[in-house]
Formats: sequence, C-alpha cells, structure tokens
Amino acid sequence: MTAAVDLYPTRRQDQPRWHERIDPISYRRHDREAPLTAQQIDQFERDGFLLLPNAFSAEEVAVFRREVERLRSDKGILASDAAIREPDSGALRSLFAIHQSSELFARVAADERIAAKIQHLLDGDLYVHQSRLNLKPGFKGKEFYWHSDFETWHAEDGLPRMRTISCSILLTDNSPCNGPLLLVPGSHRYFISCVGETPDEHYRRSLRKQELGVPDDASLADMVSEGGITAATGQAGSVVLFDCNTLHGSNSNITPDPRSNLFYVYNHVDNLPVEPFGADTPRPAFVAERGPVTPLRIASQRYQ
Ligand code: AKG
Repeated sequence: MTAAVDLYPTRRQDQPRWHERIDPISYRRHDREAPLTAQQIDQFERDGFLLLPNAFSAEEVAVFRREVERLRSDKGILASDAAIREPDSGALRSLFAIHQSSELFARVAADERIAAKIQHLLDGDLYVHQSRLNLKPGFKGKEFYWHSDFETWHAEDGLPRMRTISCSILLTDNSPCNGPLLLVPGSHRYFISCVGETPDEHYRRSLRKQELGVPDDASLADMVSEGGITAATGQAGSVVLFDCNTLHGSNSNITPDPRSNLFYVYNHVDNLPVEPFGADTPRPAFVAERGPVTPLRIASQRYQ
C-alpha cells in the first residue's frame, strides 16, 4: 500500500509552522433542502463553530442525564479503558465510546437535529469517529488545554483531511464560570503544526492531560489577538457544532456547579483514517473508529 500524502505535517520539525487550510469548511452551501439557514452556514464558515441554543428540551436533557448516571455506575464501563480519570483527584473525567455502550446515546448520535445539519455541512454520509462524555464536576473538574482536534486525529489516528465536525450537547447549564468550552473564531483556517514526537501509547496520558500536540504560545497569542475567544455558554440542551480544526479548550471548574457535556465527532465516510501521520501505531477503537463503517441512518428521535 502506498502511503497517503501528508497535507498537514506536524510533530516533525523543531519549530511550529502555520499552513493554510487546503480543505473546504462547509462542503455544501445553502440550498432549499438545507437544515441550516444561509446565515448559520456563513457563520460556521467564518467562525469555525455555531451555537444552537436549546436544541433539546429540558425533558430530553433529563432523560440524557439519567442515562449518564446509569453509565457512571456501571462497574464494567468504569473498569474499562474508555473511562478516563483526572490525574490528581482520580475523579471520572471522560467516558469514551458512549454511542457503543449506550443504546440511547447511539440514537442521539443519529438525531436529525444535529446529524442532518452536519451531513449538510460535510455534504454526504457520516459515521461517528469518536464519542465521549466529559464530566467536569464542581470543584474537581480540570481544564482541557488549547488544541485543534484535527492535529491529534491526523497525527495519531491518520485522519487524512479536514472533513469532520464535532457536536457538543450541553447536559448542564454552561456558565461563564463553570468551565464552558472556549473557542477561537477563525482559527480553523490555519493548521498549526506542533513540535515534539509522539511517544508510544500517548493517548493514555493525553486524554487525562494534553501536553503534546498543543500549539505554541506565540501561535496561540496571534490567533487570539486576531479572533478573540468565544465562550460557548448556554442552557442545558443547547448544542455547539465546531469544525475539527477550530482551536478550543476549557478552564477548570472551581464552582460548585457541575458542567457535563456530550461530544460526538462526525466524519465523512470518504475520510476514513489511514496510517497515522505522526505516530507509530494508531490509537485504539474506543477513541478513534477505523472502520469498516456503516453510514449513520439519520432520523427524527424522541426520548422519554
Ligand atoms: C475535547 O474533547 O477535545 C475537548 O477539548 C473538550 C473540552 C471540554 O470538554 O471542555
């Protein structure tokens, strides 16, 4: 097999470099069937993310939260590699592959209120590359340092192109204080190659605290001085769609109020991972689906 061309080199040089994005942002413009307005598509194109306030009702969020409690008390899941703990307190930080461990969260992944919008933006069939629940309990929930997801997915999973969108569903209110997702508008237009070689099984460390595959301070400062920072605050049930290359992160939660969010990463079926571009071995399937995949069957869903 010939190696795929690396359009976004990273973790190879001793100096960070900026590369212009080669891939489209929204692969399909607005048309009569679009489940997004022309303004929403323009906003996603310009900022690299889009907020959808109150996409799910309070009753639906209550159903999701009951399911989170069920997963959190499942001893088998808690003992698996998919359960990630905070490095210091040992508190549960993330649960991966929730679309596989939960029938309910598999249905949510296919919910037309999110998946149809992403299908339009990526123009074609989708599958879930990764899913996770990020719990940020009051007082104990720690930060996620600034990064572009695509940098890691390209280097460690072998995702070849930027044709991937994440969706975060807010399961608690995300206030300015309890560690909401922070995004840098416009950062999705440049790929910042990072410095440093990927160690073996890097995911075991990076999922708890990411230190490699993060942009250098000067690049971050430039990006932020250009685009600023937007906090994706909103009521539980709101949704954030963000491009795979938008720089994002979040602060620790030192308030008493928990911040829990669900994440789904949708990839276009033509963009399946190949060999990793910056690591010796790919990450395991619970963190990066490698296929073969069946396209998601998007449908209207009701939860009770
Ligand atoms: C990620 O999952 O890549 C994140 O950056 C999550 C950030 C958060 O949960 O605040």
